[in-house]
Amino acid sequence: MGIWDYFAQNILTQPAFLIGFIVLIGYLLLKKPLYECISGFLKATVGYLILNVGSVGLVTSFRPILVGLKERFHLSAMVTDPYFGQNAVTAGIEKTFGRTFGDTMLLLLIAFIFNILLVRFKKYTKLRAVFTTGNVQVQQAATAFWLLLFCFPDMGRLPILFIMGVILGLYWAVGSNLTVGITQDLTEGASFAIAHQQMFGIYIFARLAERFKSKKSNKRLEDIELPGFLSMFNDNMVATSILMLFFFGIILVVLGPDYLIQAKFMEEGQSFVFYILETSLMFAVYLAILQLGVRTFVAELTESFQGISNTLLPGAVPGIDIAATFAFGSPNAVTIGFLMGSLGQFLMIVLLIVLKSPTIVVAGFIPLFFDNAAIAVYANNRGGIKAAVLFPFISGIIQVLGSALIATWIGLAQYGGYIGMFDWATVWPFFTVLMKYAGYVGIGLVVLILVIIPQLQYRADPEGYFLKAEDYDKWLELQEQKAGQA
Ligand code: ASC
Repeated sequence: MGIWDYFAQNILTQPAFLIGFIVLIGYLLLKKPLYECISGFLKATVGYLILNVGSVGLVTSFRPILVGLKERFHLSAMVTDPYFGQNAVTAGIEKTFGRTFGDTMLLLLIAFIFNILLVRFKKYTKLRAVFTTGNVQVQQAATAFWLLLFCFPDMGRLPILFIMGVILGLYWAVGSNLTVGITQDLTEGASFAIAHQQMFGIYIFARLAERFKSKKSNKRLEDIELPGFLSMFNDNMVATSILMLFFFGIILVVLGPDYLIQAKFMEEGQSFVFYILETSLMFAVYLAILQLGVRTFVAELTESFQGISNTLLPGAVPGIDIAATFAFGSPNAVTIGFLMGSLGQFLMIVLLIVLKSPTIVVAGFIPLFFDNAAIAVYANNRGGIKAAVLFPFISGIIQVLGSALIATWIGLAQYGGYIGMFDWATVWPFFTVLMKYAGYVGIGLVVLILVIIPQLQYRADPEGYFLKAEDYDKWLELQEQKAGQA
C-alpha cells in the first residue's frame, strides 16, 4: 500500500508525470536509444506542464471574476465547478451520511486496474482507451461517492468501494472509448482519446453535428475568410482578445471598481480601463500557452504509445485532458464555444431566478469553458459553423438545469458546489435515478448500459472500429475503397 500510495500521489494523479512515464515506457518498448527515451520523457512532461500553466492560468484568473458575481450581489448560490464540488462533498459528507472518504487512492487503484484489464480484453469488451487524467478522477470519485451513498445510505465501506470501482472504471473506459473515433478525425490520427468530464457530451453533440454536414451553406469556421474590417477576426488571437474584452468587460463593469478593489482584484488608484484590458487579454495569452503545451507533448505521445499498443496493450490509445483538443481544428471554435455556452448558462440561470428555484447557480469557469469549447471544436469539425454555435448554447442550458436538479435532490447544493461538468449534469443524474429507484437492479442496469455501448459502436462498423484507433491512414484508405465501390 505504501508503494501504491506513493505512485498514486506523485504519478497517477499528476497527469504530467503519468504521460511522461507512459512516453518513457513506450520508447523503451520500441527499443529506442536511452537518450531518446529520456528526451521523450522530458518533452512530454514539460509539454504537459506547459498545458497546465495555460489551463490553471485560465481557471485562476477567470473563476474569481465569475464567482465575484455571487459575492457582489450577496447571492446564496451554488457554484458549478469541479473543485467547489469536491469541497462541498468534503464539507457535507460527515454531517449528511456520517462518513468520511479516505479511500480515494484505493478506489483509483481498483478503477485504474479495471480500466486496463477492460482494454487488455478488448476482443470481448471492445474498449480501446485508458483514462490517464488523474486530477479529474479524484473529483469524480468524490462526487460518485456522494451519489452512491445517497442511493444506498447503509452500504458498507467495502461494497461501496467495489461498486464504485466497477462503475467508475467502466465509465472511464466506456466514455473515453466513445471519443476515439471523433478525436481521430479531429486530429487526423494523433492517436489519443479524451479522458475528462464531458466524454458522453462531446460524442452526442459530435454525432448530432453530422446532420448539419450536407448543407453547402454551412462551412467550417476555418474555411471562412471574413472581408474588410471583419478580416481582423480571421486571426484567432485578435478574435479571442476582442470577444473576451466584451465578455469580461461587461462582467467587470457590472462588478464595478469599488468591489474589485475591496475584493483585492484591483489595486487602489489603478486604472479601471487598463485593468479590464489586461485581464481580458490574458485569456488569449493563456490559450496560446495551452496550445503550445499540447503541441509539445502530443507528437511524443503519438509516436511512443506505439510501443505500448504493439506489446502491452494491443491497439490501445491513451485518454488525455480535454484541453488537448484546443490545439486542433479551428482555434476560433474554442472562443465561440465558450461564449455560446455562457449565453446558454446565463439564460438558464435567469430562468432559475425568475422561476424561484430553491437552488440558484453561479456559473463556474471550468464547465463553462472546457466543456463548451470542446463541444464547439468537435461540432465545428463534423458539422460546421451552425453546429458549433448551436450545440454549446444547448449544452450551457443543460449544464445549469441538470446540475441544479441533481444537486438539490441529493442535498449537495446547500454545501455550495457541484462538479457541474456536462456528463455530471446528464449521464450521472440518470444513473442516480436508476439506482435510487431500482436499488441493486439499478446498479445492474447501469453496468449493463455501460457494457453495451462499446458493443453497439463496434457493431456499427466491425471492419473499421479497431483499425481507426490503430492505423488512421489505413482506415482512411478503407473509407476511400468503400466510397469507390459504392
Ligand atoms: C477540470 C479540472 C481541471 C480542468 C483541467 C482542464 O475538470 O478539474 O483542472 O478541467 O483538467 O485542462
